[in-house]
Parts: sequence; C-alpha cells; structure tokens
Amino acid sequence: MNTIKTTCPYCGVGCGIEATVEDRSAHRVSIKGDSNHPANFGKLCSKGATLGDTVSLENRLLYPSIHGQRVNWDSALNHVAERFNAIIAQHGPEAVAFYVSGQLLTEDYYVANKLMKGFIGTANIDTNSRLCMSSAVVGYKRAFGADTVPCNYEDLELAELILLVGSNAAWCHPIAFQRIRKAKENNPNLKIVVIDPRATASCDIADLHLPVKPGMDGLLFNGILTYLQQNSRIDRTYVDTHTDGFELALSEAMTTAGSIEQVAAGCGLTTEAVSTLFDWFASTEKTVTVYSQGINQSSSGSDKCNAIINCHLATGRIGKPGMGPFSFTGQPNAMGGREVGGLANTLAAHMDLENPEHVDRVGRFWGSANIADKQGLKAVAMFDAIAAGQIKAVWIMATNPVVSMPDADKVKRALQHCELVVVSDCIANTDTSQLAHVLLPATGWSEKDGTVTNLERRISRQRPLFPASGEAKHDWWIISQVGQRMGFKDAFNYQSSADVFREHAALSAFENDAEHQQRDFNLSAFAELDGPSYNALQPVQWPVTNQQTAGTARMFADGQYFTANRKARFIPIIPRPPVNAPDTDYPFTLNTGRLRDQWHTMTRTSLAAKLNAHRPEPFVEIHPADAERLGLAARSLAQVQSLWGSMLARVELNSGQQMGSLFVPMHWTAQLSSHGRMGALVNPVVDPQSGQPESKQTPVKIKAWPAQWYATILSRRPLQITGAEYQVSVRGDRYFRYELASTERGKDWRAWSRNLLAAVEHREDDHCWLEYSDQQAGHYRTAYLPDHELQACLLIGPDCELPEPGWLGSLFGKKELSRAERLSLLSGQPPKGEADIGRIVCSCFNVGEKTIRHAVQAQQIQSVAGISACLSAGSGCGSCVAELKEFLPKPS
Ligand SMILES: Nc1nc2c(c(=O)[nH]1)N[C@H]1C(S)=C(S)[C@@H](COP(=O)(O)OP(=O)(O)OC[C@H]3O[C@@H](n4cnc5c(=O)[nH]c(N)nc54)[C@H](O)[C@@H]3O)O[C@H]1N2
Ligand SMILES: Nc1nc2c(c(=O)[nH]1)N[C@H]1C(S)=C(S)[C@@H](COP(=O)(O)OP(=O)(O)OC[C@H]3O[C@@H](n4cnc5c(=O)[nH]c(N)nc54)[C@H](O)[C@@H]3O)O[C@H]1N2
Ligand code: SF4
Ligand SMILES: [Mo]
Repeated sequence: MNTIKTTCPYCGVGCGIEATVEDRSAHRVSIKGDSNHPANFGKLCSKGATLGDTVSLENRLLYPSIHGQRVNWDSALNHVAERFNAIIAQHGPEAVAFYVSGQLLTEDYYVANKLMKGFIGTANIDTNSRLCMSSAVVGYKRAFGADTVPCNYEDLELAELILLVGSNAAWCHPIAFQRIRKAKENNPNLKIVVIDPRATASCDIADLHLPVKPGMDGLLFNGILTYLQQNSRIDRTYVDTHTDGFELALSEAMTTAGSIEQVAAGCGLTTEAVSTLFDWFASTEKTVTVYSQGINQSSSGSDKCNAIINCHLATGRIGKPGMGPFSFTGQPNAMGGREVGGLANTLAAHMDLENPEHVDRVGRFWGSANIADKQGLKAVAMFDAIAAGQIKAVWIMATNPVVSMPDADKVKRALQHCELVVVSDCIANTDTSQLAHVLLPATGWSEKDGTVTNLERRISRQRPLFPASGEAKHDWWIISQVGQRMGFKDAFNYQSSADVFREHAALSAFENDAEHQQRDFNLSAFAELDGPSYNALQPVQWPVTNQQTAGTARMFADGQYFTANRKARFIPIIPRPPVNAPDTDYPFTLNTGRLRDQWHTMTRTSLAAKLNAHRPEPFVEIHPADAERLGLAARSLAQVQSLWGSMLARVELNSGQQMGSLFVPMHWTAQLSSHGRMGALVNPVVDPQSGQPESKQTPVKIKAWPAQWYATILSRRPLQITGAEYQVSVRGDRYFRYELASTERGKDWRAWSRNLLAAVEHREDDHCWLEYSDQQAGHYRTAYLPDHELQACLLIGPDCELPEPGWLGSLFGKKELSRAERLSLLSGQPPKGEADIGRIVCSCFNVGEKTIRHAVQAQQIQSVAGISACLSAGSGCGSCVAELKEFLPKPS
C-alpha cells in the first residue's frame, strides 16, 4: 500500500493529509490527518475526512469537447488559441478575459496570470477571490504597504482574547476553530467574542456574542478606537515610532462613533454588551481579531478591515505572539493566488500594476515587452463587460460563476450571449459548464501536483494519489499549451509543475532587496529548487529566503512595514451602512453563507452521501416571530425575492436569527435544485476600493409558496423527474433522494409514480408494489420491492409533514425487508421497538438527532463528552460538537 502526504483541497486551514491508496484502478483511498502537519497535527473535519468518497469517476469531465462534440486535445487547444488570437486581432486584447479561482494550485495560477498580463497584454484576469478576500487585501495593503497576513495559528493559542468578526469558523475553518476550543480549555483566561448578526455554531465557545446590526461593524471598531483613546490605552510609543496617520484616523473615529450608547444604538446592541467588548479589548494585550466574509463581503468591506487594523496598530498589538489582525481566507489557495497576482489589480509576486518600476521588472523577468500596465476589470465589471459585448471571449477555470456571482441570472445571460466561453473543470455538469462552447477536462485534487498556501502563509504540497482520469490534464499544462499555440513558445515551455514553481520563486526573489525597496513575498530559498526537493518540500511559511530557510512564523516583529518610509498607515474610516437598506417592498436583509458539510457549489461534496445527510435541502432561516407574522410554517416552502431574482427554500425557524434578517446557504445549484441558486438574488453592488460584492446584505421579501402537494422519493437508481416545479436531488448512501413540490393540483399518483420508475427498468407485476392511498386527504404512498428488496418508495402528501427519510434510507442497505418492515414502510416510521435515527448530526459515526435526543433523555446525559461516550458522536472530526450541545438540557 502506498501512503502519500498531501493537503486538503477545501478550506484555507490547509490541513495535511496522509492518503493511503488501497486500489488504484477503483480509485479507493483511505484518508487520515497528517499528524506531523503543523496546520492540523492529525485532525481533519468532516469534509476532509470524506475526501475518499469524492474521488470516483462519477460526474467527472474526462474528455475535451467543442460545442458538445468530443475532440482530441490538439484540436481543443488549437481551437482555443486560434479563437483567442482572432478575437484579439480584431478587437484588441481588452476583448478577452480569464476568470480564475483560489482553487487552482499556485503553479496553475502563476501560468494563467503570466499568459494574460505578461503576453496577451491586458489585466483582464480576475478571480473568485474577488468575491472572497479582495477587501482584506485592500485593508492589508493600505495599512502595511503589502498584502501581508501577519499572524499564525499559534497566535490563536497564545491569545487571551479572540474576536471572531463575521467568521463562522466552527463550520468554515473547523480545525482552526478546534485549536481555539482546545486553547480555551487549556487557558480559562482566554475569552472569545463572536460578532455576527446571527447566533452561529461558533457561539458555542463564546463568552460574549454581539448580534450586530448587519453591516455596522465599522462603527463598532471606530467605537473601540475612540474608547482606547478615552481610556489612555493607546500605545503612544508604537504609534509614534512605527505608524503614520493616527490623529486623522482617531478624529474620524471619535466624530463618527460618539459615546458607547451611541455605538450600541447604531449597531443594534445593548450598551452592556458593547461596553464589555470595549473593556475586554482595552485591557487585553494579547488580542487576535479574526475576520472573514461578514466583514469582507460588503460595500464598505475594505474600510471595515482597516477599522479593525487601526485598533491593532493603535495598541501596538501586531507582530508579537498572541496578537494581530488576522484575516481568515477561505479557499485552499486564495493566498497562493494573491502571491502570483491573480487579481485584476495586482501583478505577480506581490508587485503592483500601477507601479512602473514593478511592471518594468516583471516584464524584464518574463522577457515580454507587452506586459499590462493598468488594472483590468474586476469580477462584477468583467461579467458586465461580457454582457455588454465588450468582452467577447472568456476562459473560466475552477470556479462556477453562474452560481457564486451576485446577480447570477445576469451572469448566466452574459455567458449565453458571449462569443466564446471556455470552461476548465474537473466536473462534467456544472451550471457554468452548461454554457461552455469549449470544455477542457482538468485533473482533480487526487491527481494534481503542486503547491497551495494556507491562511497563515504556509506553503504545502498537493501530491497526486492517482494518475489523471480519462484525458484530464493539469491546469498549468492546459494554459501553457494554449500560450504556446498563441505564439508564446519559449515563455510557456514548462515540463513540470516544479519548473513553474521554481520560476515563481525566482521572480519573488528577483531584485528583492533593500536597494529595490524590499517586498514581503520572497521565496529566494526555492529559486533553484530541483525536482526531488520540490517533491519532498515540507510545509513552510513564507518568506523563505536564503537567509531564513526555515520560513517566517510571524511578520512585523520589528515594526517595519512595506511602505516607502517603512511605517504602517492608519486609515480614517467613516462607517457606511449597506448600500441598499431594507424598505417597505423588500423589508428583510438576506444574509448568505456556508454550511458545515458542503463546499461552495457542491460539485464535489455532494458526491459524498455522508456530507449530504447534515443539511440535504436548500433552506431559509427566519426568526420564529417573523415567520409567524407572515404565516410561514416550519418545513413549508417559501419564495424569497430581491430586485435581482428569486428562489424557493424550506422555512427553518431559528431564534438565533435577528428579526428582519434571513439566512440562506450559498451552496445549491441548478444541477441539484430547481430553485435553490441563491446567487440570482444577490445585490451586485461592490466596495469602491476592492470591487468585492455585498453578498451578505441584499434587501429581500419572503412569502409562502402555495404548494398543493409535497413528495419525497427515495430510489436505488437515479430518476428523471418530471411534473414537479420544485425539485431537489440528494445523493444518499445507496439511494437517491428527491424532494418535490408543486403549486399545481395533484394528479393520478399511481400512474405518475409507475411512469417515473418505468424509465429505470422495472417489473410491472402488481405484487412488487405496496400502496396506500387516501384520495380525499391527498395522501398517496407507494413502494416498489421486487423480491422484497426495496428499490424505491414515494411519499406524497398535501403538506410538508412528510416523514424524515432517515429510517427509510437505511432500508436500502438490506437485501430483503422483513414483514414488519414492509408493514411499516408506507408509514415512514420504523416498526415498534426499532429506532428511527432522524436527521444526521454526526457524519463520522452516522448518528442522527432522534438517537441523540433519546440517549440524552434516557441516560440523563449532561455533557458533550457524555454523548460521545455513549454514541461516539462528536469524537471523530469534532465538527458537530457545537450542534451536540443543543441537545443537552438547558441550565435552568
Ligand atoms: N464548510 C465550508 N467551509 C468553508 C467553505 C465552504 O463552502 N464550506 N468555503 C470557504 C471559503 S472560500 C470561505 S471565503 C470561508 C468563509 O468563511 P466565513 O466567512 O466564516 O463564512 P460565511 O458563512 O460566508 O460568513 C461568516 C459569517 O458572517 C456573518 N455576517 C453576515 N453579515 C454580517 C455583518 O454585517 N457583520 C458581521 N460581523 N458578520 C456578518 C454571517 O452570519 C456568517 O455567520 O469559508 C471557507 N470554508
Ligand atoms: N451570495 C454569496 N455568494 C458567494 C459567497 C457568499 O458567501 N455568498 N461566497 C463567495 C466566495 S468567498 C467564494 S470563494 C465563491 C466560491 O464560488 P465558486 O468558485 O464558484 O465555487 P466552487 O464550487 O468552489 O467552484 C469551483 C469549481 O472548480 C472546479 N474545480 C475544482 N478543482 C479544480 C481544479 O483543480 N481545476 C479546475 N479547472 N477546476 C476545478 C469545481 O468542480 C467547481 O466547478 O463564492 C462566492 N459567492
Ligand atoms: S479544516 Fe476541514 S476543510 Fe479545512 S483544510 Fe482542514 S480538513 Fe480540509
Ligand atoms: Mo471564499
């Protein structure tokens, strides 16, 4: 057996993995955490732990195609190169664009950026990181003169106060969160504050939760700065020695924030909560402020980042153990993308397009006289330009903009009318690939070979477990081939990912010394790395230089920044609310974000039945009082609508939601749901500095959707469903699940269900079918069991009160159903004495909510440890621990 060390391809925590290939041809691999990797020391969350379930050939894109016709690589690459060249010849380089992703490896990303900015000669290359951390980049660059993340995971463990601002790390950065949880267990003095409009799983370890009014964090941090000044907590020596611009930033903060009462009122918080936060911040030297999409995805995201950084500079709490402003990036290689200059407004190796010296330097290094010297179009503007016909060719790599962009219906229309759409993906059917003229199959995680940088600047290797599937090729190879065929032969003559990495490292070191105004990003130690050393590369934090070969754990220890005078800059902040406030037509604020067990547009995580069990369907969370006022029942379907688009989702009541706010997960696509693609609703307004969209605060309205019937279908084989407006499909363990509903009246259910199954070959004999029908009440249930083995069951009713399919699903694991099981089948309830496990909470051990509730009650369990001891739940990856707490008796 072959054990390979690699890195998880999901979140920015960047956990190390030990993968043991059990069967190469069957793509069978067992996954465990790498106990030596400094990001996770052996731990993995639910997504990382189930990677083995996502590496099959199911739904893989395996061959290149043009207009739906399979072609060989030569034809596909020539076609792309010729069409790009023809459009450039006719309309100029500004008529073409790349839209890339923080899920490319650094090597892929480097080559894409080099081709567009260095040789095609325009900066029209932008990335999904625009939607993710472009505001954080602006924040760091404005303050430090470079996009430098100062902190590391150890700082989380050394801190005495951690603010989680707009970060649901419990679900989105689970292993980093578990390190915080552990640190808190080890150090009772460590306080955790969660600043988030809704109560999230991260509140589980919080000493204080501030349910801030959506979008008002800038005011809160201006309030902190004001309080620090008023209570003589400013570190004057640090401010005078290492910073510029304090007075102006302070006076702006004082003018806009006012008293604690005024801050509390503006932020929708109690005075008590705000003064506790201010007091803790002022009195705790070792403070880390973690911030993520609740800050970045805002029309004033850049300013919010600087409002946070201002507070750290004012107290000198940066560059020292246990403190600092810590932006948590999301994607596995968002950081690598920043390093290669993948954003339309940056240049390679942390250099700037607007700096002629930098442009000249990169041009000389690449040997190109045609390098872009001004910013390209940022994501939203780029798709607008496609819609307007100014951009005529776009190449989309490793991202799914038809789902994830704001105003996603407009993005879809733009691509429908674009002259040339090229899509590189490892998955065949995505909402974006449906609109491609040319499809290029990329290798997937288990086949890729290269590097990623995690959120603490740590570079780790991704190593291949299997050879490429079908005709899939590495992204860097595909781009290089197109580059060569466009006429740039020498510049793209790479033979391996090591070749690319070496060049990337060499560029970072090129003229990077005191004489040339030193830059933060420097991999001089790797500028001559040979193949074997690249293969053996150990996780290391940049800068990694010839002087400092072990890398750099923490930045700014010496108080020297990357501005011209080496001082950090305060930025004066005038807090702004979201651009579009709720009004009488659209009275709710729509918040969007992530779930524990899904990754973005679900192209990969939806392949793992275990991950689908946690939250199988798109939903909208609403405060129970709002739901009652609007007549929205739990589990019923509601229509959520904005000025831009609409969606349907199950109503979930949650008192952790603010009144006037709704939350929907960002994950569902048109591949998996008829009406769950939330991007269609999202306001495309952007931050003027960063171009990042305001994805968390779209004004919407919500109303009941008048469904006449609901249905749940479980089938051993996938079905082609027709005749239901609302549809969601879910991959289960050994079965496929469909949730359906319609506003049309019921039909001849028997004919309809037999017709559905007819497509997947079945025996007509009546004795294979169980059936229950109550026409008057609108109930119909049927099951198809040739030879007593369950093949499908359909439960149809007039309302949403259908049984949760937990127990039904388990029947697909049985060769033959017992008489008792057949008798209970149509009730959807297990026979007496057998427990229904209910919705899965712990995906590692497949423990459902009913089991947990029952055990807690029967055995009077008082702690999560008690649940784990009894059911194992929570003792695997630990991602469900916060949820397990909800089953414990509430302290009276
Ligand atoms: N399971 C899972 N993990 C992931 C991902 C995934 O798809 N699934 N994606 C990865 C990626 S790319 C990213 S960028 C990260 C994102 O990680 P996070 O930023 O932690 O995730 P989100 O759920 O997008 O948003 C975080 C929180 O911001 C809150 N919020 C909304 N509006 C406001 C506001 O006005 N103020 C404040 N303070 N908070 C607000 C939301 O309620 C939400 O709980 O996750 C990464 N990790
Ligand atoms: N409303 C709202 N919208 C959001 C967000 C939000 O919180 N709310 N979050 C935003 C953020 S932070 C992000 S990061 C984006 C994410 O949004 P997307 O980037 O659109 O989402 P993914 O599903 O990760 O898309 C990645 C695609 O690349 C493919 N892929 C995976 N690996 C490879 C590879 O190695 N090579 C190639 N060529 N393809 C590959 C996958 O199959 C998938 O189709 O969404 C943004 N959109
Ligand atoms: S926390 Fe989970 S998703 Fe993130 S890198 Fe680690 S195992 Fe992967
Ligand atoms: Mo992201």
